[in-house]
Amino acid sequence: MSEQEGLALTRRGILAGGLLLGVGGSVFVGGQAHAAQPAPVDMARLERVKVELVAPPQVHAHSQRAPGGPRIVEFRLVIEEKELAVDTAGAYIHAMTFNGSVPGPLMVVHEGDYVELTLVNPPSNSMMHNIDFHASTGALGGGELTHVQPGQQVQLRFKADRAGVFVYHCAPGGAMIPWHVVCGMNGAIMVLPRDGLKDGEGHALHYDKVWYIGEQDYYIPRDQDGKFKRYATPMASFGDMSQLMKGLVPSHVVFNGSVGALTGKQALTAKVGETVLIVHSQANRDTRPHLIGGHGDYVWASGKFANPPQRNLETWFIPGGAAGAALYTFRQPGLYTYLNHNLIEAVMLGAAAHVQVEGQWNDDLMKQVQAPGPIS
Ligand SMILES: [Cu+2]
Repeated sequence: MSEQEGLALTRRGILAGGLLLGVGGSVFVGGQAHAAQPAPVDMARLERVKVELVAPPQVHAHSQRAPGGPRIVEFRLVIEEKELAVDTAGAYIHAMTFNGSVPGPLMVVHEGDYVELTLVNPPSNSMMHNIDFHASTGALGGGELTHVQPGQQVQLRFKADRAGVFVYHCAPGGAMIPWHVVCGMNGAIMVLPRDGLKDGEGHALHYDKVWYIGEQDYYIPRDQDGKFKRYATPMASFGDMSQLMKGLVPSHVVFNGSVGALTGKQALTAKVGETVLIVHSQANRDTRPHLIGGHGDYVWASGKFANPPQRNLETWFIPGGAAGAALYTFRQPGLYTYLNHNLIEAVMLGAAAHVQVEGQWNDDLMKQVQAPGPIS
């Protein structure tokens, strides 16, 4: 497909999206005062804080309880279209990314804060993008107000008025929506309750570290010989990939961008006694996280902190288009695997991470009473 055909397709996709989602109609009505609306907040009086985002699985420094009143928290996301190796077997994708990583970085604010995002689409990119925040209210999650062409930037402010972990993703219109999402253009935001996480009975919960895992389904076409196809440009892959996408069978399901991104030498690390919050998002497809050798002590499977967490889960379900959060205190040293417990997706397609935990083994919790040997 030529670039021109690609652009035409992009335009058709956007128009189709317009029909599907009401784009171009009256989804956003600005400037009209309404009797039921509360008095406007004087933004100039709010404290501003600028946050430097970091690549997943790491999360930028933040306090678990709000340090004061509501603030305006400034973030900057730079859209980067780049080719990524998805595995070591020759699968590549022209990924579309927020800040260069799949998933994009986890943003953290507190309930009642204002998120002020600068979204940058550098001239080196080839496509129009935007951002839909599931944490926000109105204008297709901000998607209607954030379309940026290469060479443009846009600023969006929204009030984070409900606590939880929420997906954000690109949604430029029509078939471009699922295509940009399965090419990596998604991430998550965590809106913490102002007084921190609670166990459902009013007791405070605290974490020593937080990891952000973004699960990604990829649909990478193969040639007649079964080899993965590699394309000269992102748009050149669209036709083949969209055919594969319609079959709903991913070529890869991975954590944090590629097969093995969080295993082996890249394993996550913790110590016995440490409490970890694992934020897990999947912008497109259902998943069922499980920690082999451990549990979810407190789990918000659907990710919203106004609901009490479930206790002691073995596996939890996160529907496509949502993020979930699980709190766990490690009790034994050794290797753990954190995976999607559709084991085919985990072992054969890539949806697995390792956690190496240091510390003292507890015989009370587990002991090999007799080593393997002849049957007596
Ligand atoms: Cu996009």
